[in-house]
Amino acid sequence: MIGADTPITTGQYLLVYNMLSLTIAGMAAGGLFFLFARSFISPKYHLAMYLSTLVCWIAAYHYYRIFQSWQDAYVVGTGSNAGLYLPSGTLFNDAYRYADWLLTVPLLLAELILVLALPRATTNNLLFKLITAAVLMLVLGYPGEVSTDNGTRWLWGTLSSIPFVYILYVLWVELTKALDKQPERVKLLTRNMRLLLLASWGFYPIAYLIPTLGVGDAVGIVGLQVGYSLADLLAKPVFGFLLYAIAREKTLADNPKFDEERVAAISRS
Ligand code: RET
Repeated sequence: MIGADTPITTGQYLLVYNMLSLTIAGMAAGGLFFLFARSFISPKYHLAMYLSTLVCWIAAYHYYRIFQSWQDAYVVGTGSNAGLYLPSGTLFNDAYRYADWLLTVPLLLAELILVLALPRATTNNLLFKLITAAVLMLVLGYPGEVSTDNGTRWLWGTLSSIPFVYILYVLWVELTKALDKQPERVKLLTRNMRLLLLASWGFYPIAYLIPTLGVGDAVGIVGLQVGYSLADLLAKPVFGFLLYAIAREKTLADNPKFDEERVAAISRS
């Protein structure tokens, strides 16, 4: 497992510590938001919101475990090692990330395709292709992730990038097609979503390569953890929020009286 095999400075230790802590909070809060926010959108989109909640809570759990593992993997240096955190000998288990992605990437893809509200046969077909490619991308990325050899990391990283590029290509094409049929406000949000998708997904391979860039072991470990955490925050709660905004606009475009009817229904009950 990469990580925790080299001393790091207190600043580096705390940067990762705080980033992981912030990510747990962001995921837990995002998960709760999507659960409650469903009352502001048409029932057609509720399933997408439940999937967002699942994605965020699965991630909150895994980040909690990564956070614990990070704490266990280091001890405070004393004497001539003051100001450093030293490897404790306990493994830093980064496999939690891959377990997390294996569950959350298919859910995220489903969430996105559901919000596009395409015909059922197209939805099923797309989901099958995208989820198969996503599993392939993660399975091929993992051997490189756990390797400390740059060549091995690049080799598996390159192989993993083939399904990665395929997924982004398919999503880009589908989102562009869907744009034509949307009302103006939804169009703008969908364009933003397309950009956020590229930016957040693009972050992962960059973070993956940081340890191979000759930045030194400590910076490599810290860059990887901070990079993946930022990417996950963008890809899960921030992306989910944009999907919510799209579902909300589509709800109002379908039924401009949605809010009044909702309030009336609440006061009747
Ligand atoms: C790996 C290995 C190196 C090459 C590539 C990768 C891509 C990972 C991605 C992960 C996306 C995760 C998401 C999680 C959200 O819940 C596996 C790091 C291309 C794109 C979106």
